[in-house]
Amino acid sequence: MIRVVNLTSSTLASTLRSWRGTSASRKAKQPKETLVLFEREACSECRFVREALTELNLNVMIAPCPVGGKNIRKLKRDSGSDELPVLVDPNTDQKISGRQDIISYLFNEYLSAPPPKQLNDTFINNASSIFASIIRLNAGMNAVKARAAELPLTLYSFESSPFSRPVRERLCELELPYLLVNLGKQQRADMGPANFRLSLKPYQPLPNTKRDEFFKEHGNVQVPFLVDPNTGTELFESKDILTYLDRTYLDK
Ligand SMILES: N[C@@H](CCC(=O)N[C@@H](CS)C(=O)NCC(=O)O)C(=O)O
Repeated sequence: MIRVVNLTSSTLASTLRSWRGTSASRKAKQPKETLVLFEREACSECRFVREALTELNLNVMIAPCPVGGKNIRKLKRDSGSDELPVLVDPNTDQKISGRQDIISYLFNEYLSAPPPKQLNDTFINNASSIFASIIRLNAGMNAVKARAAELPLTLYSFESSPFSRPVRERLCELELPYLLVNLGKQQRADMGPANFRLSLKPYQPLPNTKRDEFFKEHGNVQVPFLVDPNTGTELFESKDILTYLDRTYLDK
């Protein structure tokens, strides 16, 4: 997709979803062991779960299940169903299918609160998520021929980030497992792009947060940021990340 069209449609997709998956709770409890989500970036049901994960400030290991890929075949073999999303929580030994059950579980377990009504199963919510996938021309839907990665990658992102979405879509199409580190916004100073914050003061994330940790390491907070332990690569800039992923993993 041409870059300007790509970013415009990604921004529209987030707008259609009223920018759910932007802010991150400061109160949610963090699990000891990483959650695992079997999902597909273009799946309108899975989007709700990813929005909830950003809003709860939870990281998750993504097991991408594009159509025609091996993960979805394995899921069907193992559990008899290829319904997505499926969440595995090793902290409580739970395996949960279906977006509404997963969202209720996550809010209950990690915030002791009901989910916001914008994540409920309503006609408007469902339609906006379906349109968000349509506007992305179903990017992140189908598997492409790819080389496997030995170790999972790490992507710093948040659900509504227009620059991060194309990267997540490509990771899904390439069927590359990755740790999704959600860096949702937690205060007014976090708003705006990394190089044009909406506040005039020098940027300072809230202390003792994931953003603060990232800031101390990199001197700013910007997503997407990709870490690939297989090649020792660390990259900012969505365009460079997309080029890197294709060059390293696409099997032409
Ligand atoms: N040119 C960068 C732009 C990245 C960017 O501005 N990302 C936004 C999120 S969409 C960001 O990091 N904002 C700062 C923040 O969230 O603190 C790219 O293409 O990756």
